[in-house]
Amino acid sequence: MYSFKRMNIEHTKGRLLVTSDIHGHIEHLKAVLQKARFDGDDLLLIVGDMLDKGPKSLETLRYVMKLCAEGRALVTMGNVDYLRLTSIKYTIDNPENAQNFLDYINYMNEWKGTCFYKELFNEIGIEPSSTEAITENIVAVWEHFKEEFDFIKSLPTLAESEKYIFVHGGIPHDESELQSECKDAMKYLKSDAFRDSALRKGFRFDRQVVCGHWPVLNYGERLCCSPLFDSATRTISIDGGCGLVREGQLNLLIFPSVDCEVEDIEYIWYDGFPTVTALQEQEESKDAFSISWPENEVTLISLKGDVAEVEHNATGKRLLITADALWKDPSTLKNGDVSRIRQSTDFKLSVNVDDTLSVICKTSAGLLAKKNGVVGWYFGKYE
Ligand SMILES: [Mn+2]
Repeated sequence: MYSFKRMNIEHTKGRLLVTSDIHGHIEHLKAVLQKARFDGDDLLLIVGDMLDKGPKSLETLRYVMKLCAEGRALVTMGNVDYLRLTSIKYTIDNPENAQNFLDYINYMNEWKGTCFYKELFNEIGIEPSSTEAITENIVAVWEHFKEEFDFIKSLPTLAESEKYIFVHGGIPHDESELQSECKDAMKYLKSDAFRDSALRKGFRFDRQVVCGHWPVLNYGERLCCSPLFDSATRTISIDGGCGLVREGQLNLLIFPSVDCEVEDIEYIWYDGFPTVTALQEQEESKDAFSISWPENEVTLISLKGDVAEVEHNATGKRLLITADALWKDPSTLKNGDVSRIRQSTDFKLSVNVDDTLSVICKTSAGLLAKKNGVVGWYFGKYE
């Protein structure tokens, strides 16, 4: 059982920089820190989920451990971090779990091309491609990476200051109950759609709650990856979907000082997408209709090369999507077939001449692009 652990943020000198859900994207982390001119006076706070889904979990972990050892960073536990710690330990104690362990590696490998555990086995020269390879080497992996696992084990559930609480998933109850909380703390780490559930329950926290875990673009009519400052619940959701959604970005909040006012918090991001300059103006569409996880099943109406018209099964609304947003291989689908799709929107971005747009997908119909974190279509000329 995962026990609850709190940590106070002691930092009086420089800025507090806050990010979350790096998920093995070391390049994104380094790029956003460089953009922020991260220096010796700043403190970096990572609100969980350093590992998996991205290409370089081990390198990310070691980089973060080094910053922590230098006193330049703090990390709170994420649900993925915790599960990577516990499922290897569980498999050592219960060798019959080797098949599940292998299934997980294969699933991640198929989905994302790599896996944290695969990186660990590979570093000691083993390919984790059979249950025998796993059972024979799992203890060696555990011992070889003792320092890394001890580090993950040491992470607190939440970090707090006078005005803020930083927690990966969310707070499942009123803030006043925090003092007595000591039961299974997993619900602080995996609190899906925390902002919406806090709204439903009518929570309005005394301190601002800064959390990751749930990609911000799953909230709302528009697909937007920017941090979501919600004044009704007093929550700030910062997971830009880095490593998880196609449009994803790594967000970084910049607090001029640890206990600054919410209004003084700025943010930047890094997404690594190529950019273009718009040559024509485009007016934004009045309404936006977006499809996001988990209600993302559609029926194919027609496929036209690299775009498709689909009907959203839950609402009956039709929209244009990029063909590569279909989970199933478009070439195997007939009109009338059903597939899940990635996050998609019919929103037309508001664009001025000379605007810089991040290019998510170039299609024959137009650009699926991102401007200031907002995802939408641009049908004008660009260079
Ligand atoms: Mn998470």
